[in-house]
Amino acid sequence: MRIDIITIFPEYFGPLNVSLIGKAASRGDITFAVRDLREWTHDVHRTVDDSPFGGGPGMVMKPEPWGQAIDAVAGSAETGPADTGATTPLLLIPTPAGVPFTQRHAARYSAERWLIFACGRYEGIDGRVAEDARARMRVEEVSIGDYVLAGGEPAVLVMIEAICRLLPGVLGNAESAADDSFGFGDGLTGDRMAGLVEGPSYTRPRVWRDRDVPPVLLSGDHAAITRWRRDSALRRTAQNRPDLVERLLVGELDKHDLAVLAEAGFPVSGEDVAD
Ligand code: JA5
Repeated sequence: MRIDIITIFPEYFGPLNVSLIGKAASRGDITFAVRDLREWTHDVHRTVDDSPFGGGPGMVMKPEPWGQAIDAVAGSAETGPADTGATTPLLLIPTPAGVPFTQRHAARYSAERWLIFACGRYEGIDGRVAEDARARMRVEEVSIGDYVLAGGEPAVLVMIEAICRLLPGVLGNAESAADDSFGFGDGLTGDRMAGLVEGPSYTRPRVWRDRDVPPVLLSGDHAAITRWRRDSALRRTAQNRPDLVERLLVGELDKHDLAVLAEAGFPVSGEDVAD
């Protein structure tokens, strides 16, 4: 996979050389190209921003450097850092006004050959830039959460981590991705833990500061362990993510699940429940 990033802060992307993603990049499984937007400015001050039409606070990123940057990067299929055989990239623009980025997006983007990320700063990028790019390529505006950042850079690091850990060979342990919280390693549901966050995990020592690891995990009874893990996932989901409990399908909950949820304050309605 090839990933180009356009930013006014190229130094922000040092972390891409670290850990599993850094190793995948060293092997050539992922090729990163971080480009400074100011390469496409032509004035002595290398200006990338201007005041907003219509008034208001802050500054807006000028369209001309962005238009040239996107044209240059997207037009570099043969001359660029990695010839993946892809000819049209997917342009991703982080913005708090975007579609919420989820594990499904991460899975879908991980199947792409070429991604371009455009990092805004100030009050964002002139609205014509995304509109114009859409005439030549697929463009998606995505948000990593309901909070405001000073720029798209940290959101891009987050999305790259979520996407690249799904690439074959990057994670090491293929199973870890499949039964993560939310559990659509392949973008599908159907997994018994799908739609739940995970409960806590434990390792040695068996007793730490007078606290025992839950004995069932040492029992060797795999059915009991699976049931216990599901109960703790249901309890933690009920506690921290009532929105996810609302989306659980009654048909995928057995009587034991419903009892656990009821105890956690979620009396799920419905008679037609699986045994
Ligand atoms: C701020 C100019 O998804 C959360 C995000 C906040 C934020 C993003 S993404 N981009 C920007 C930005 O500020 O470009």
